Amino acid sequence: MTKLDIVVAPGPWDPQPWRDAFQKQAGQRNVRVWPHDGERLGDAPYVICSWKAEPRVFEQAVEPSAVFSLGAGVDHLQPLADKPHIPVGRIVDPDLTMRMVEYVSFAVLYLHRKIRAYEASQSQRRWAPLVQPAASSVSVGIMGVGVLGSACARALQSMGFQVAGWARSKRTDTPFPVYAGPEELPQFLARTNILVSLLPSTPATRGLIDMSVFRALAHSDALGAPCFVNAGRGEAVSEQDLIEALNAEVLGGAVLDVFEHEPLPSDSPLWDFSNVLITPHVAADSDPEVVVGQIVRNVERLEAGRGIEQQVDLSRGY
Ligand code: NDP
Ligand code: OXD
Repeated sequence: MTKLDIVVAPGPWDPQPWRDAFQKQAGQRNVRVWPHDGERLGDAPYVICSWKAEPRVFEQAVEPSAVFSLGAGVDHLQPLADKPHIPVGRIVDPDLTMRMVEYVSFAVLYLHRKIRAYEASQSQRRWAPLVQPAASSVSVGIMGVGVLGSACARALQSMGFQVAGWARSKRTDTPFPVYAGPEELPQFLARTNILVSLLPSTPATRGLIDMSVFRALAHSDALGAPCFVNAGRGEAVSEQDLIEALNAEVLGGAVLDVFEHEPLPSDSPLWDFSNVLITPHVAADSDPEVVVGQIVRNVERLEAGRGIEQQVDLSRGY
């Protein structure tokens, strides 16, 4: 059985933990970190494991046997949609899912429990209790209820929040209602006090969350103006509209992990809002040990002439 070479192209990430994890888990396979170990990939059959790698890595004479995203998102691999014969895999893993559940639960509770206001009071040494509504009086709407969104929805539901999801296709296998497609978006928004986006970046989602979406959200007696959490992709949001919605108090607060341009430019007005919490795209980091294990299992499948698991259909964009 021919062993495949493994080419790791971690783009802007520190290559060392990836080199270490692949060398530890790849058995007898040849592991090369691109471009550090040389630009040329050679003629031996290989797979590419990529995170936002420069497109040059895909422009070699011999095509890879498969390409794996080092994360859950595959928007950075979209140019491969032109080569549907190359299988593309992504990461679906309980470790990554639980990290996202932690982040989204934290963000919703941060907004719901008005922590920003208490931080401000503390900085002035002020004892200033606010009305603290029950979770059951707040409705959380999650755009994108795939692997990550569904897990977050279940966690929030277990805390007592009213939860609903919105997806591309109708779902009947969830313990929370799922609205589907553009037709059901207004109904979904009209019942949502805290909007969470876990949407991928695709041609259909780009700029989807705009002022019309923010204006359609529900005010609640419990929370006041609606709030927004984005841990999916920045491209799904019109950042200009988000800034206007915060300025106009259409939104009462936001927790943001992803942005149109990353790193978020230092002159972005988003840094200045006292009711916005910004994190630098860390909601659900890929742990090299975990991710590499999943990729090596898929490489073994390829070598055995089987299809890969967690294969994505780039023609639908996610
Ligand atoms: P999935 O592919 O499992 O789920 C995607 C969800 O989005 C599905 O419910 C899908 O609908 C829905 N969706 C896609 N396109 C549309 C559309 N046009 N209209 C309505 N709904 C749509 O992805 P994951 O849950 O694993 O991950 C989601 C995203 O989270 C990733 O693509 C990535 O961008 C982001 N992410 C961010 C991280 C971070 O650290 N901030 C870490 C990891 C991921 P349907 O169910 O009908 O297919
Ligand atoms: C991912 C991410 O897609 O970290 O995994 O954004």
